[in-house]
Amino acid sequence: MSKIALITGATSGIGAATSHLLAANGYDLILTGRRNKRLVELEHELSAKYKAKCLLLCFDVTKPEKVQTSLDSLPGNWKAIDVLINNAGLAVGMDTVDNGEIDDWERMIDTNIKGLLYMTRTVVPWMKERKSGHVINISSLAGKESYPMGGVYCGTKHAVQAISHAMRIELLPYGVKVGTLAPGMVNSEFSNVRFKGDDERALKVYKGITPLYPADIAETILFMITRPAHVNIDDLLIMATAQGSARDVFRNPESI
Ligand code: NDP
Ligand code: 8X3
Repeated sequence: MSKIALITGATSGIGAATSHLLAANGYDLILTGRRNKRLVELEHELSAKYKAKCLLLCFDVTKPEKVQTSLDSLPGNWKAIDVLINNAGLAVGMDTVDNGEIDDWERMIDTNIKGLLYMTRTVVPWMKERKSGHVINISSLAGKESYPMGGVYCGTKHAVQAISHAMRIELLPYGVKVGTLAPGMVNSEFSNVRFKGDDERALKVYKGITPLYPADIAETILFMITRPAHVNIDDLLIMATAQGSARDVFRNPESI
């Protein structure tokens, strides 16, 4: 029997790459995001390439009632979710804490922390009932260290680390695994969103380095979820070779 994985934020970047890799590895997929057209295109691709079975749920993770009704609408056999990948997330804006925009803060806190909580609150009880399951929470290097102008984003990812650690302990008696994966710079739509559509500024983030790509993170997720039953990868930090910390990035001077 195929395993079922639910991926939030499957419409782009890490979520889309993970959808491809898990489909190629025989998983049935529940794909979620707000952009329905992208979900439909992704399903067509995965079905044509890998004959993958997909179920699409288009909703905003920041809306608790939408999360609940969308997940409740799953047919019974699709509720037996083996892997929940809480990946949907974003950074919006870069500014000092005393100068930041409240709307940016709300979006980051609502998506990265509350969205993850709403998803978890619905899916984990199903896992507990079956005494089986695996939750992967996508954190960030920003969940390990804070950097100026990113205080609120870093705060949300530190919260992901803290919440995940508590979940890991709470779920021990149920055999449900919890792991966090904390990437450094990944070339996705992340910076385009952070800089609110200023694509030139977004491009500069990756200038002169080979950053991580979404496929690198997908491979790592696949590794985490395919360990033997007695092994749990609790917390994994992954960075591009050219990055040593949030602020230490070695850029090739010739390509800057
Ligand atoms: P992308 O911008 O490429 O993808 C983000 C995904 O999140 C999209 O599929 C988007 O879907 C979804 N999303 C955002 N807001 C919502 C929402 N309110 N409801 C539902 N889905 C939402 O970025 P990445 O792939 O890079 O980001 C994925 C995760 O990885 C995030 O949690 C991010 O913080 C984390 N991360 C990224 C790093 C990077 O450098 N790129 C490094 C470390 C961590 P849609 O717009 O269709 O709703
Ligand atoms: C994204 C990585 O370093 O831009 O989570 O915060 S970073």
